Amino acid sequence: MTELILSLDVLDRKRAVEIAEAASPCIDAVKIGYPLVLAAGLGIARDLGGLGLPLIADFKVADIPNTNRLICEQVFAAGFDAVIAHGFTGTDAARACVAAAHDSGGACYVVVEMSHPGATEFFHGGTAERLANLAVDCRADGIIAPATRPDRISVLREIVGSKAIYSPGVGAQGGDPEIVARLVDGIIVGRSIYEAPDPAVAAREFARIRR
Ligand code: 3DU
Repeated sequence: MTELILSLDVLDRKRAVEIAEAASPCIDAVKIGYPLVLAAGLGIARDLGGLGLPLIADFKVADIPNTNRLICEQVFAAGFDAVIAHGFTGTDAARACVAAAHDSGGACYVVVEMSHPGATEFFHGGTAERLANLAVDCRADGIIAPATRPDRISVLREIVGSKAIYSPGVGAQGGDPEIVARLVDGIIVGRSIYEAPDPAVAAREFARIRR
């Protein structure tokens, strides 16, 4: 079954925990990025640890290999189970993230194409395909590909084979969950759940769709 990953981009620690708890029966993982970590601190990983769900650090790590390693070590020491890294920094830099993740028993996913309109400026024209190949070469656990462009997901699937594809851009960005859920291993949903009048109901609806 396609996983449902809650993207928890709220800024208030208490609200974040409430939403995650409410959605928890219907979701498979929680993705936390800079907005929540900068607002609430890295300790938010411990605050959410009681949910018993995998926590994904969406820090889109994009530095030199040594700095990437240092960043990822902090991520896993804080209690996260997976990290998201950029691939455009090169094979050695991405490999440093994968190695740090695997050394901690965690996972690393590589962004190969983003979901917003401007992403086409640099990711199209062969770059995303090269990044997908890089993710395979680095033994990344999966890739991040755009729910807003299902045709591109299919192209990237050809390259990564059975490797996991997680896909943001569903709902608020226009991606159709019914279409995308058939193509990927997990859909990533933020605003359509955490801004809903009742996040638990919204999460249940997405969970029903992905089946
Ligand atoms: O649009 P939403 O509110 O459902 O949130 C999507 C999340 O996924 C958000 O955290 C964003 O930073 C992240 N993301 C993308 O939207 C697109 C990407 O290519 C990569 C990550």
